[in-house]
Amino acid sequence: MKKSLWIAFTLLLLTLMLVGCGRDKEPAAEDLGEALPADALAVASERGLSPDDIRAALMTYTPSGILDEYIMFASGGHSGNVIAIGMPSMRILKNIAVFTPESWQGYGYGSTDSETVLNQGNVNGVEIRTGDTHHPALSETGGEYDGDWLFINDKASARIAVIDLRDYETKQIVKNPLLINNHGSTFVMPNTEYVLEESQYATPLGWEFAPISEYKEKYRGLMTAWKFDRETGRIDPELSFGIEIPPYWQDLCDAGKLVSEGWAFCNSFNTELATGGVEQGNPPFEAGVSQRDVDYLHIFNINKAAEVAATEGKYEVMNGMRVIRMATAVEEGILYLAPEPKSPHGADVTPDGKYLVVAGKLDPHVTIYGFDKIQKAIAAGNATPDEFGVPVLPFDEVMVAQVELGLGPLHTQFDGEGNAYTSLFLDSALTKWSLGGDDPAGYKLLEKTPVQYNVGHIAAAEGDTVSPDGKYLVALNKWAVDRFVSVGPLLPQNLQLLDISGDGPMKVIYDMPMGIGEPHYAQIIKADKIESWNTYPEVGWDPLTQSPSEFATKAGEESIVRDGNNVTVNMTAIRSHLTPEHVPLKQGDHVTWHITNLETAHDATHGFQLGGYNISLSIEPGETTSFEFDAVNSGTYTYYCTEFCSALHLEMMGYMFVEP
Ligand code: CUK
Ligand code: CUA
Repeated sequence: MKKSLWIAFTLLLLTLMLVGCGRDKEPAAEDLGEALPADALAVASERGLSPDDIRAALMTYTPSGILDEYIMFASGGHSGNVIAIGMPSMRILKNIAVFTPESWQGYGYGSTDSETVLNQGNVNGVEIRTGDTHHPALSETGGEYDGDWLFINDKASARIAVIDLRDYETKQIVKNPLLINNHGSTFVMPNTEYVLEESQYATPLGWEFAPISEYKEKYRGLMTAWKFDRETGRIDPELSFGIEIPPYWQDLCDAGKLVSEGWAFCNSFNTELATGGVEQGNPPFEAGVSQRDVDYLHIFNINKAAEVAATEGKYEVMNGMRVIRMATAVEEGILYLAPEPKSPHGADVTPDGKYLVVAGKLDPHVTIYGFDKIQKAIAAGNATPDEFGVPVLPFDEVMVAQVELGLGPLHTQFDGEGNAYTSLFLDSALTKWSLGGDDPAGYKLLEKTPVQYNVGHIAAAEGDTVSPDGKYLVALNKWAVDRFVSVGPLLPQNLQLLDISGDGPMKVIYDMPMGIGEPHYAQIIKADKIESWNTYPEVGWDPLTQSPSEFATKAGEESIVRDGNNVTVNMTAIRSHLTPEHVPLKQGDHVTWHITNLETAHDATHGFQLGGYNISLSIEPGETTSFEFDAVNSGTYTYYCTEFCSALHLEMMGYMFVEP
């Protein structure tokens, strides 16, 4: 483009974009045109920005003090955490510690609250301090995100965590007593009655030892429905149950909604029952697992299962969990299968709940199933049992359409305009295609946009609700390669924000390197739906119980109480001192130490580290936090506040004397 033309176009674009900017006091378009700094175009030209770049910048640049419209909760993959990201600015707002210790938040470095939560996730006495988070799920009411709770799974050790969005902290970890890995989780029912968790790689239930030669007889999968209690804000294992399923490798699930509410759908692979063992001359897993042309979509009637799990005599209790055995599940009409093309990945229910989309992974198509057709096929009774006796519904009776999209289709999202979006891992591209209802001819590939590179999940604004917003789509790319300045051989993942508003082509408008684990999935919620606290409701608050703490200390009531070898420290923190300033101990003492942050001001957090004893705390305004330790080593130690909270922050310290 000629330079003069280019400048004219850019100026026009800038003016148009600024007209559309939603600020409280909007200057008239002409004023903005005139108000543009004279050097704006020079800057654009100097930096080599194209008109598209300028448009993208204007859509995403968020001036200081202006708040983001959406919050994206992205899994942190093998960082074992969740990242809250503002959209469209793509600014990281918070790293929420979940399965792994995190020093800044004082999570897993001594504080009783965090140790209590982390220890709930221990496996038979083994301390687990790592995790692999995949699928965050926001709590829903009536199929809409309600902004109250967030759930996330740990694939590595089959655990589920509950995060309270009032303070963005992890409140509970539940360990599945029958699984040692999961993947199809977390997914919630439209009113969050259950949080679903499904196994991935089959093992004997309870991961008892059994030789791989007994795979078909002893190895199994499990769908788990964890009962969530909104009153307590906790999963109640007593009211939760499992459904035994064949030892296929179940993959990814979605809960039904509206017409399909009460049902759940999961794709699977390895219906070949490959057991690996290349060292014994068997085909390697990656070949053994993808021999057949079809695998099985798993269809669960969760509501029916809940009834059966509440009926004495219809379930067994295994490792403390009620389990509906496979034969009962079949008998009671809880479990059905349907063929799905070659090693699929992802099952996604459309916003109206009428259809679900399964992506091929090794097949260039997505397959669309009709919930209505599934119900008719069940009623027609033409199913044939698989080798475990589970009815397989005829493909022709349940399939509505297939759309050829490209290589390696993985995950699908929706907008509110009747379109679907599917990621293509091998093509490194996103597709947009139309939903056609019951008319197979209505399903059409509309466009394809390259992303960089190897996209896994995609997340659309309010994408898993009954009313997605469209507008933005995020591609969670696995590879970054040349997108960023080199930071050594371990590269960040690349999150790309796309503008999908209007009828124009989808456009990448922002690249966000995510240098914290591999985000698999993310959910995006309107920011104003979350009513998070600025400070804890009362001074002396226990965040674990979300109620006043019995260990709260008031100003002037600080103390050190000795009872034999047990010493209790009741401390307060306020700008700019920790009281008491001297803590005298004797070697061998058992110390219980409570600190109350007396502050009521927004953002007046005090941190606390105790050198030599691996203690790190974050004490938010109003919070009371505790830790315990044995004073095994004598010496003179220092503790201090780790947040630069005032001009006299460096003075916010104290001595701990441990007399030999
Ligand atoms: S998975 Cu990672 S890209 Cu765990 Cu949902 Cu598909
Ligand atoms: Cu409190 Cu620094």
